[in-house]
Amino acid sequence: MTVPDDERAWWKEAVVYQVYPRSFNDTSGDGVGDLQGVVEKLDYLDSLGVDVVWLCPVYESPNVDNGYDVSDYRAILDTFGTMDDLEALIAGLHDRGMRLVMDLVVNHTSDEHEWFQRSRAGDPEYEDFYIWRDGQTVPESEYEDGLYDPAEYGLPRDARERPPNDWESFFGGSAWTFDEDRGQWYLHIFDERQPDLNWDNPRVREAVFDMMEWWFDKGIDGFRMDVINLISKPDGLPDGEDETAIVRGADKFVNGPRVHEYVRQIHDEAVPDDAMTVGEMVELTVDEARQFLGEDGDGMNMAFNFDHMRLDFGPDGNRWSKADWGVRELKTTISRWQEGLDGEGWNSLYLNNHDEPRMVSRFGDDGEFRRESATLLATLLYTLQGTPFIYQGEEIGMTNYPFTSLEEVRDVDTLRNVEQLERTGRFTSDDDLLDLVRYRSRDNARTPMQWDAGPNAGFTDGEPWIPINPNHGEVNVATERADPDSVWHYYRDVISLRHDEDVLLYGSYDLLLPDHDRLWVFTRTLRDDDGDVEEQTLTVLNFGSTPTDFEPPASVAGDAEAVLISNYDVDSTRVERETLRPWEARVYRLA
Ligand code: TEU
Repeated sequence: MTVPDDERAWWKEAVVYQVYPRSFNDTSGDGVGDLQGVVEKLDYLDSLGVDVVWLCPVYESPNVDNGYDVSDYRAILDTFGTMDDLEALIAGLHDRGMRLVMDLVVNHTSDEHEWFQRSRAGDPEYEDFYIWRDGQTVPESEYEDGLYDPAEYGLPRDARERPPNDWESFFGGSAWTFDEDRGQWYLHIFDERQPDLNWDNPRVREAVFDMMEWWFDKGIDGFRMDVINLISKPDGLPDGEDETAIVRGADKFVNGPRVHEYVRQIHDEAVPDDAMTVGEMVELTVDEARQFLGEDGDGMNMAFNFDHMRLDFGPDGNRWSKADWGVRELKTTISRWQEGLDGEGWNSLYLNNHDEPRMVSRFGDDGEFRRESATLLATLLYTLQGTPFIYQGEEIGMTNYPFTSLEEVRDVDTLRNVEQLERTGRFTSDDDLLDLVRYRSRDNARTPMQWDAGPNAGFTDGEPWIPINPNHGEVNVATERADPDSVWHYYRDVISLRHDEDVLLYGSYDLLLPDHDRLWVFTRTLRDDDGDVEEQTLTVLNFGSTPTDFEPPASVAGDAEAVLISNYDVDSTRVERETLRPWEARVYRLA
C-alpha cells in the first residue's frame, strides 16, 4: 500500500524536539543556556533521530516570562548569543537534513517593546497598537461599603475607577493595568508586562507579517505560534459569563470573532507553502481545530490542544488545584482527537512541554517504574497518528523537581498564582501550597538538561539560573546512552520505527477495549482502495504499576507477524490472554 503523495508532508513524518534554550546547554558560563550550546548538541539530536528543532524564544526580552515577552523580534538576547550564532544553528541543522521552527509570540509584546513605549506616549502611529480603554467609575458608596479597594488594582486610595471589564490574567489577578503616563488601562491576558497587541489594527498585522517574512528569509522552516487563538477580542470587550472558564473572560477572548480571518491571513501573507506551522490554541475543541487546520481551513498545519492537560485540574476547572484522573479519561480524550482529525487535519502529540510538569511524573511512575513508564508513554506517543513533540529531557525520563521552598521557583506564572492563592487564603498550610507547586509548576520542566553525573549535570560551569534536579547522578544523557536498556535507547528505537513504518505515520487509529480502566489497546491500519487491510499494527499498553490481565479481542488475537518494539523482553509473537507486567508496552505487526 502506498500512501498517496498528496496526503504526505515532511512535517507529518517528522519528530520535533523542543529546546528551551535557557535550560539546554550553557557554553558561556553565565548559568543560562545559549545558542552555541544548542549548536554543540546537534550531533546528539541527530543521533536520537529527530528531524526538527522547535526553539523557544531567544529574542531580545526583559525575561519577565522567560522570553515570551519580546522587546525586539529581530534581535537576539545577548545571554543567548548573537544573530551569527542563530544563523550557525540554522546552517548546522540544514547540514544534517534537519529543520528549525521558531516561536512566534504575537498575541502580546513586552512592555519594553518600542511599539508599546510609543503607544503609551500617545504617538499617533502607535496609539492603537495595543488595547487601551478608560476604566469604569466606581460609586463612592462601594468604596465606603468596602466593596471596592483601589489597592487591589495598584491604585492610590483616592482612585475611584476599576478595570474596563472583569477579565483575569492567566498569571492571576486582573487582565488590566492602569498606566499613569497615558491615563488609561491596557489589556494583558498574561503578565502586566506583556500588553496584548490590537490585531484589529491592520498596521499591527502588517508589522507582524513583515517580521515573519524577515525570519523566513533567514532560512527558518516554520513557526510555533504562541496562544494564536487569543489574538481576536470581541467588540465592546464584554465581561466573562462562563464561571467554569479556565480564567474569567476566556469565554470571550478565546477564538474571538475574527480569529479565523487573522490566522488565514497570516498563512496567506507570511507563511511559505512548505513551511511548518503549529498553533498553540487554548481551550480548543476538535470541531474548532478543523476550522484552523489545512488548506480547507485557515492553513495551519497542526495545533496544540490542552484537553489532555486539564484532566487533573481541580473543581470548576481550576488549574491551581489537583484532581485524580483515570486512564479511561486520558484514552477517551486522546481518542477523540485521533478519530476527529483522521483525514481532516493532523494531530500534534505531546504529554509535556515548557509549561507543563514532566510527563513521567504526571502520567507515569517516576519512582520504581520510571524507565518502564517513560518507555510506555513514548510507545503511546510514537504509535498514535500525528507529529510527536519531544520536550528536552523527556528522552532520558527526566522527572519533576522536588521543590523544598518557593525560593527555588523562578516562573512568573507560579509566583503570581501563588500570590493570588495566598491573598484568597485558600491554603492553611505552606506544605499544601508547596505540594501543589511541586505538582503543577512550569518550573518542573525548566530545570536544566541533565547531560552527565558531574557538577551541575554538565549543563553549566557557572551558577545555574534555576536549581538542577538532585537525581541527575542517575538520570542523565551519559548514563542513559551507556545503558542499552535505557529510556534514551528506547526513544531512539521507537523514533526509528515510526520513520520506517507508513502504517504508524498514516494508518487510521481504532481504539479497542474502550472501557478498560488500565489497558490502552489500539490498532493502526492502512487499507487498499477496496478497503481491505493492507498493513496493521497493534499497540498494547498496561497503564499502571501493577500487573494486568490482557484478554485480546478476537479481531486481533492469534499469531502476529512480529513484535515491532516492547519495553520488556517478549518471547512470543502470539497475541493471546496473558498477564502484562507493570507499565508493559508492546507493538505488534498484525498484517
Ligand atoms: O502559554 C499559554 C498558555 O496557555 C499557558 O499560559 C498555560 O495555560 C500555562 O502556562 C499553564 O499550562 C504560552 C507559552 O507557552 C507560555 O510559556 C507563556 O507564558 C504564555 O503563552 C504567554 O506567552
